[in-house]
Amino acid sequence: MTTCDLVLPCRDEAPALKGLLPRVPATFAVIVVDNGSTDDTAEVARELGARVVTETTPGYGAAVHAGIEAATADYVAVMDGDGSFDPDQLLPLLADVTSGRADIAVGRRRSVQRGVWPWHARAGNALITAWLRRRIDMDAHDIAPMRVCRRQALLDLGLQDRRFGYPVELLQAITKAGWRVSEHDVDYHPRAAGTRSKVSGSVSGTLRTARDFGKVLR
Ligand SMILES: Nc1nc2c(ncn2[C@@H]2O[C@H](COP(=O)(O)OP(=O)(O)O)[C@@H](O)[C@H]2O)c(=O)[nH]1
Ligand SMILES: [Mg+2]
Repeated sequence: MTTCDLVLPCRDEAPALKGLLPRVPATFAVIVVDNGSTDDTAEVARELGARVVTETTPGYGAAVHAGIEAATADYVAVMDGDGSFDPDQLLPLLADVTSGRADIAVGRRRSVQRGVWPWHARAGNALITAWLRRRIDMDAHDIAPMRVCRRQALLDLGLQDRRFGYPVELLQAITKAGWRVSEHDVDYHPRAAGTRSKVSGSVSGTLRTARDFGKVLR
């Protein structure tokens, strides 16, 4: 059975991890990257059998990059750790990459109910992906919060952004490198109760993220 490391960037997601980690298929070896959590994210992750990596540089990109570097399997998956995704929906993405059908498989969010994806975040996402499709002929419709690819190939891209611009820098780099992309619809659920969004949960969060996107656009 092909194993794949699953990197979960987490900041204060302890309540979410309690519901999420038991649902992760055995195919995946979980690496929780914690940087700056004030709750017991790290303890909960360890108790539920995950490997915990502590990253001192704040930021989504810093957390994801630290997880990819700490990973050892040939394949790596990345997914938010807030309970908004179903980990078993990673399996068809992994199958696309291990079978050689794609160099990277990405998830395209489909809200399961109203209000899951704030209008300002959805608008920002639609704008940036439309821009990238037109500008560099990118082959995706979401900034891919869920994705699977080969670990070494990802590291070889030499991504620099350590904040929220990371996924946009990634999409640009794979498009320019000619990677074959497969895209799957994935259910987007409300994040776990007792946790809060660090990105799109507020207009200011979305604006900060948009600024980070702007910094990586070439
Ligand atoms: N380690 C770490 N994880 C982060 C940071 N910012 C966001 N995350 C994680 O990245 C994922 C996406 O962030 P989230 O707040 O859910 O963004 P949203 O879904 O757009 O509201 C979640 O698992 C967060 O815990 C950060 O600075 N450090
Ligand atoms: Mg989220």
